[in-house]
Formats: sequence, C-alpha cells, structure tokens
Amino acid sequence: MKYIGIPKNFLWGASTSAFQVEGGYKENGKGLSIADIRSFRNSETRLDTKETVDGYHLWKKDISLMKDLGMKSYRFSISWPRVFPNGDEEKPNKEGLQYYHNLINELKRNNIEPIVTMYHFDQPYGLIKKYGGWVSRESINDFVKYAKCLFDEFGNDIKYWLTINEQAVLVVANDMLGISQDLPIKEKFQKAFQANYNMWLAQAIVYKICRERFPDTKIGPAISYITTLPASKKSIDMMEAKNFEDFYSFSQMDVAIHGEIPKQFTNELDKLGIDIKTELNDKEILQKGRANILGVNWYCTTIVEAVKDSKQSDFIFKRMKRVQDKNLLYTEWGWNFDPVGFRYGLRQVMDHYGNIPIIVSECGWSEKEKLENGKVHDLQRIKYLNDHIEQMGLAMNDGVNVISFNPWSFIDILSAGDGMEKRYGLVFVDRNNFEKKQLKRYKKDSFFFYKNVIKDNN
Ligand code: BGP
Repeated sequence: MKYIGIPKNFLWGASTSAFQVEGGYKENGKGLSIADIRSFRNSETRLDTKETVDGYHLWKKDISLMKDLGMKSYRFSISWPRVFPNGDEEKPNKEGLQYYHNLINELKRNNIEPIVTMYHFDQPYGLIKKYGGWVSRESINDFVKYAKCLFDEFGNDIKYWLTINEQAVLVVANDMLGISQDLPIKEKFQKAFQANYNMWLAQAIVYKICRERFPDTKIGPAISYITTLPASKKSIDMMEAKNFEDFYSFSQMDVAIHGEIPKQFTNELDKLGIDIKTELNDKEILQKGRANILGVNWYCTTIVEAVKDSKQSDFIFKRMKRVQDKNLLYTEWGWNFDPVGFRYGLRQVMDHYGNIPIIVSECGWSEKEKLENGKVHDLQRIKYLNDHIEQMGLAMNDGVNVISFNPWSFIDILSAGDGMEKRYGLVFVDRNNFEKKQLKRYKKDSFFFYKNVIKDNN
C-alpha cells in the first residue's frame, strides 16, 4: 500500500514510555517516581509499574521485533529516577545510564533512530517529597542538571530529543504532578499552573543548552494536541472550541516555538484568580530558549459545545462541555475515530508554525484483546493506522513537514490510565492485570500490516 505525500527517507517508527514498558521498578538503583506511587494506589485492582511487560530485561528481544517490523525510529523515554534516583543527587546512577547506553547502541546497530523523551510522567518522587516537585522553582535546576547529564552521555548519539511529554495533561490531571487531590480546586490549579510555568522555563533553558552544544540536533516538547471541533456551526460553539484548543494545546506550542506566553492563556488564568510567581529575567529565558521541532501526540478529535448561559468571565473549562458525535466510532474509553481530524490538526500546526519539523510521537487505537491460537485480529487498529497514515500523507502533500510517525504503542504496555486491559500495541504481550504468565510476545495482525506499509513506502 503506497500513500500520497510521504517521502522515501521518512522515519517510520513506534512509541513507548519507560514507566509503562520497563518494569524493574527498583532494579540497579532506580528510585521511585510519581508514576510508580500513583500506580501503587491501584495495585489491588490493576497492574502497577513494578513489572509491566518487563522491557527492562526483554529489551533485546523487543528490538529484534522492531527490526523485523522494519522500524526506522523508536520513540521511548528515559526514566528520570533511573538516572537520578531521588532527583537531587549530584552524580547520576551509572547503572541506570548503562541500561540506556545498551538500548541506544542496540537500536543504532539495527539502524533504528532513537527519538528520546526525557520526562514522560515520571518525575522522581524524592523531588515531590522534598519541595513539591514542579510546583517549586527548585525543580528547574534539577531538570536542567538531568538534561545536561543526558547530553553528556548521549548527546553525540541522539538527533531527536523530546523534553516533556504532554505537559497539558499533567496540568489537568495534576495528581500526576504529586498535587494533593484533597485541595480545593482553585488551589490545585494555582499549583498546577505554577508547575506549568516552571516546566516552560526549565525546557527553555534545556533547548538553549542543546542548540548551543549540538547545533544539528532537534529538540522540542511532546505536545498533547487535542484537535477541537465545534459541535455546531454556531459561532459561540466555534469560539469556545477555538478557545479551548488555543488554551490547552497551542499555548504549549507557542511558548516552545515563539518563546512567548499567549495573552489568551494569561486571560484565562486571571479568570481563576491564579497568580503565577515570576522573576525578572524569565521573559528573556523563554525568548532565548526555543524548540526547533515539535512532538505531536494525536489520538482523536474532541467535540465541544458552549455551555448555555455561561459568561465570558468564567474559566474556559466552565464555558464548554465535550459531546459525543453519534456518527463516529468510539473506543470503550470514549476516544473517537476521526482520521480527517488528524489532517486538519496537522494543517493547523502548519498555519501556526510554518514548516517546523513534526514528529508524530503518539497516535493509536485501544482495545481489550485476546489471543486466539497465537493470533490477534486487531482489524480496527489496522483501519485506524491506514486511515491516519493516509490523512497524514495528505497533510504532508499540503505542505506539512512531518518527518516521523510513531504510533502508540510498539508493544502492549501498562496504560497510563487503565491498567493492562486497554491495549494499544502492534505486538501482543501475554499477560493480564494479575497474571504475569511468560510475558511472551506475539505479532498482531496490525504488526504485519504496518510492516508492509513500511516496506512499500521506502
Ligand atoms: C498519552 C500518554 C501515553 C499513553 C497514551 C494513552 O497521554 O502520553 O503515556 O498512555 O496517552 O493513554 P492511556 O494509556 O491512558 O489510554
């Protein structure tokens, strides 16, 4: 199957993250992360981060599957607490670094380009206990120290860095930042948006360091891009859809690419009475440290309608509500199938940022799945991949500069929100929430489909 618009040197890949794929949660000096702590709260009812699918031990086998698939890139994350177990050590944990040296070397030996996320939901828990994590400005130094260490160790081998995964998700689901959920909503948001601001500063510093030290390297955030559509053609629905999308997704991209916080974003915080602590030269930090690539995590569209009788002085989350489109197919977890929305979203990114290179760092379809005689017939995932690749190709044909596509996920892993039953992988792992079994890997039908896509489009 050949697609319009996708060039030969395109990086066809797939994606995972450390806390979801590795397990080995305290091996060789690894410290605990907030992702570990959160998952332990649900250990009674679903799989936690302790073992997951054991990528920590089975990485070589998994890379041979990647090779078989024909992958040209692999987007994964380095576990921050494997490198700095508490986050505040002066020296990194050598054994933690060694694991990633081995992984990266093996990828390179197999001609698979590593696309490395620095922080995917797993801040060391030590930093949260010590000073409240990202809510405190101190976290900036600890992140910069961690990033510098990654540049020292891997800088010559890595061409593509993604700094923070889905910062907007962290702000909304701020339990993931270690913010107590017992606080009144306003206080939670006060802390979450302060954390958001500190993450912007930290990344700007890291972009600058990276671009000075490695001028040919690309670095940027991995954005949760929720392409937001109005439920009707009424201007108020269109306005609130735009307001939400700008606030949630484009503010993140604007700060990374333009080095400025959009006025619309600040206006919304004012409505909540949120007061961000800033320092004199922050503006300059943001201006001087810019991303030169965008990671875009894209799953589905969100359809919104304006809340009747809401006032413009209300916060954006109060002025709009999500609705379902009965004509679209939804996963069990409420994520729709809307591939044209993907092309539309990519075009919007181009409208904002011109020909900035884009890595599609996530894109995927979840299902509850069972092995039948060693096979998984994941037909809807095949349709999802086919239609989204087709729409991405059309967007590229329209001029959007996508350089890599990394569906979520390469292999079945622990879902961020829903345990082991919600599967996204091209490779099935024979385990469930409570039985580890042999952790045997099986290629799903989508694996064979994607393998042909890569072969035919090279
Ligand atoms: C993104 C995260 C991933 C991943 C995915 C699916 O937000 O970056 O880590 O898990 O969403 O989410 P879930 O696993 O909750 O279905």
